Amino acid sequence: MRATGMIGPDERIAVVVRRLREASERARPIVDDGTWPALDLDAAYRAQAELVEARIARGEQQSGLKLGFTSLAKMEQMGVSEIIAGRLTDAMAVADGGILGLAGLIHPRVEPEICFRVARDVDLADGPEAVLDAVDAVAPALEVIDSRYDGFSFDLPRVVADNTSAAAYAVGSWSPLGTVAGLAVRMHVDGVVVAEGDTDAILGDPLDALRRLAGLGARHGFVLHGGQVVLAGAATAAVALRPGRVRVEVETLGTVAIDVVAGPAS
Ligand code: OOG
Ligand code: MG
Repeated sequence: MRATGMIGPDERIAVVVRRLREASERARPIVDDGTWPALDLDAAYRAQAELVEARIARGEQQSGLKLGFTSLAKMEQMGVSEIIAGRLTDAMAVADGGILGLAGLIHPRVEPEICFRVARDVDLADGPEAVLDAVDAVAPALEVIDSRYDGFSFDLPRVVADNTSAAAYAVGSWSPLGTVAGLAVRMHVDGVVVAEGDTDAILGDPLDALRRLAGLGARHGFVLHGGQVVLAGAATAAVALRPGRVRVEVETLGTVAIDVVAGPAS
């Protein structure tokens, strides 16, 4: 067998896409045995796009975009230092108050977020203010991440190719877009506080996360349509997800909750 270092970039992307897809379908993490093909960041975004396009070919629809590593807490927890972006699909969406089954997930974690709603199609190449202009509402949210790599152990290209660990998300009630900086954030499991922070942790102001989506998204071919959402990135470190009621509370915006069960969602 040829060493993966010897194959061309397109083949490396194909290997990465296939292995990530298998890991996700079998709910078994990828163990680093030294054969993982190295991708640069541009190639990693191409792998992510192919992975999500394959989901769309199977009937899913893009429901939005997500930002990652927009807070120091997340960067420090995962040992990375750059903002990344991923794609959300309707199959990842859990209704507020809905049930999420742990079956099919590898080692999920949950994190508190806020979410923006996009009122109309926006061309990310039009720049940061065009993205802001297209957003009309904000809501409390939670994201379930589930790295397809063993132990959540990755570098930036690996986590980007893995669609930024995206697995599931839930969004609470929408409020008209207003000030989103300086809001207290609290995440509870069965009534016990498991993470606490502030929306200032998201780049000083979550609107700046939204602004950052323009350049990043335009460079890597992301599209954003009216009715879709943008997760701004976690305000705190992520917490291992276990059965129970997870509730995220964001000052002035309200709450969002899901019931996590051991088996498949009913
Ligand atoms: C990558 C996803 C990061 C966030 O909100 O910062 C992310 C990971 O931590 O596995 O979603
Ligand atoms: Mg997140």
